[in-house]
Amino acid sequence: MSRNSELFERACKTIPGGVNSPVRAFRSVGGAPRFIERANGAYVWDADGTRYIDYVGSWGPAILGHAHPEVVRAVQEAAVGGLSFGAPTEGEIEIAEALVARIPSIEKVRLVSSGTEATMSAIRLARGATGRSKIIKFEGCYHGHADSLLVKAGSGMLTFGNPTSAGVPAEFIQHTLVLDFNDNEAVEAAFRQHGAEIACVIVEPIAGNMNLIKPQPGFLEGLRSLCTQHGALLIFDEVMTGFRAGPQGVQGLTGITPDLTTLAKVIGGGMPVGAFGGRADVMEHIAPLGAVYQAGTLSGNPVAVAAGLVTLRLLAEPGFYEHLSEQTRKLSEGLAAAAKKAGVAASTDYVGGMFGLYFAESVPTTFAEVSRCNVDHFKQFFHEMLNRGVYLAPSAFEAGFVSAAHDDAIIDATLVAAEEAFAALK
Ligand code: KE4
Repeated sequence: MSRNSELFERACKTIPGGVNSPVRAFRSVGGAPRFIERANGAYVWDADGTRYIDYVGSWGPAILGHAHPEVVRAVQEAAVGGLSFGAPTEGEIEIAEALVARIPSIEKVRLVSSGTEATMSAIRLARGATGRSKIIKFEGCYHGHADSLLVKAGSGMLTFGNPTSAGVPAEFIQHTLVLDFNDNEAVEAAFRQHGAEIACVIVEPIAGNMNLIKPQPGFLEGLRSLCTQHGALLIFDEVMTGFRAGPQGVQGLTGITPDLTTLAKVIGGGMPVGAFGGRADVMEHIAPLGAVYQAGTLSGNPVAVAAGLVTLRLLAEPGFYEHLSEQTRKLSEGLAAAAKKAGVAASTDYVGGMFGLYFAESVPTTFAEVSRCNVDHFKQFFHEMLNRGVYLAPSAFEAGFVSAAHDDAIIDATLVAAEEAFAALK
């Protein structure tokens, strides 16, 4: 038995499903998850010592490549000064100033320790600031596992085909309206019916939890104008796209300004950092200034902030995003060409350092379309690639991630494996 299987069997004795986050369990692709022992640059090594080219990148944070020496050094230096104080530190000011400087819509920002905390807090803030209860989200978009958002969520939820989580009382989600991504008419109708009750619209401005699905022209613009018209707040959940889709996330690519933004993943560089921020007049409703309570023992943790600060500094180096996007383009176009050569119905898309691979003739634009992709082909392809040393996201409903460490040789090696993997599909 491989060490991965041994470890998985042992893990299942004490950890539900053997994992600390469901999507890691390989339940939607089958087989035993790979227990990662170490990572460096574009590579991870599993418990059997097998090396893989990594396109999960810890689900987004590893944008520099794993174990970047300057990030590791910053963590080591911060750690020797103490791991956590439960008191303010200068580092928290520095990262807040960096986020405010980099993302124009963020005038004030609060740090938390995960994307879920960021979105949960942003929703509570929107409700507190507007005095309204209803929220709009979109099917297939995943915003973490806060109760009011676990309604037809994407990511792991979608993978399990269980669009609504057990344990969430109907009362907790009665105010959550779930609409179709890219359906402006549905949003207009919802505002016509509930406009004065809607506190906010929360959206992944480029969806990455039902695979990568881009907004159609006019979709985000429509959300912005409807929120403005009805006094609702527009929340861009950029936990995944922030500093990943581009240097200012999707709001920087589209010029559409949300009232609040949620961030995590990249801003911690692999350590637990999340954040929510936006208009100062809205953020000032947050305790201790205002009446909307929010707190966290490890919020702004000095070691995590040290990793985030160095990561953000390195991302700001000239040409970083041009290089990252170019590598992702090569991968995306190469995968499409390899599928075509093998006569497999597959398409790809990408933005910045993230990409989508769909087993469908054309790139999906809605949750319904992405749900019709050939998941069986994906499962086969996933394992054909894994057996060739390429580690893709273990779910047909996840985006893939490229790092600055994915050089031409690594992309080329990936595409050689892909040609063989596509050819092997039945
Ligand atoms: P976390 O609580 O997992 O840090 O963030 C939740 C979250 C919020 N918003 C968006 C847009 C997200 O993508 C996420 C988390 N993303 C998934 C991957 N698709 C995390 C992977 C996992 O659940 O293990």
